[in-house]
Amino acid sequence: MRIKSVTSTQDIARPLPIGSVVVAEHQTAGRGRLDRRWESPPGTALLVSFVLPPNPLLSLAAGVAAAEACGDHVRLKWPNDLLLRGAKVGGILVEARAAKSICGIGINLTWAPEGAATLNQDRDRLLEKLRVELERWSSATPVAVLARWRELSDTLGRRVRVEMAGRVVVGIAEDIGDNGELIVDGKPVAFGSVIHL
Ligand code: BT5
Repeated sequence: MRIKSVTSTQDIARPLPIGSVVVAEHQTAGRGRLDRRWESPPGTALLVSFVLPPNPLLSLAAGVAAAEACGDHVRLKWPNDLLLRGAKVGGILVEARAAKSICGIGINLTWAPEGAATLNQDRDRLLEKLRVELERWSSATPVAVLARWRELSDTLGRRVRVEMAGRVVVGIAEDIGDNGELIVDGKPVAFGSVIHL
């Protein structure tokens, strides 16, 4: 489904059946995680939501799929930012429901906020690659997803600061665990915002 202007592609996708794909030219209320905003002027980005079967590792699988679709040395920052030369070029928002997951992906193409990056690629071709990669990685085994995520990661091995509700952890991002949690100095971190130090 292609729509010119929506509040958020997530809102349109939510009631649709598994397999649906919603693409918009513009979002008046594009969202990030934790109720943050996702900004992009009309026609400057790939803004898409996929309705997929429930999958506990979907957020990492979608990151892997998006990095593979983008190519151009796009790397992953935990939990699922897409980075181009260290700057954010895209983001992923997964909403898990009992019977399905709504996976929203935004990738900057011709505009980015200050400090962020753009990927100079054709939107429809990128969407097609993303569709193929997401199909592949959302049905891959957890072991395969985690292994590829590790290879594409820009976070592992770095000193990081993780900000969670009311708590800050600083340490070396050593690995990701079986459920996708970040292991910082031996301790698992399940949610939070990461700053690469
Ligand atoms: C994300 O959240 O990175 C997930 C973004 C998902 C957007 C897609 S677009 C299609 C679908 N429909 C939606 O409504 N959302 C999804 P988070 O990690 O919370 O990052 C949000 C933060 O990124 C904001 O607080 C800003 O600092 C920054 N930001 C906002 N717009 C950006 C942009 N275009 N490029 C880079 N950074 C941006």
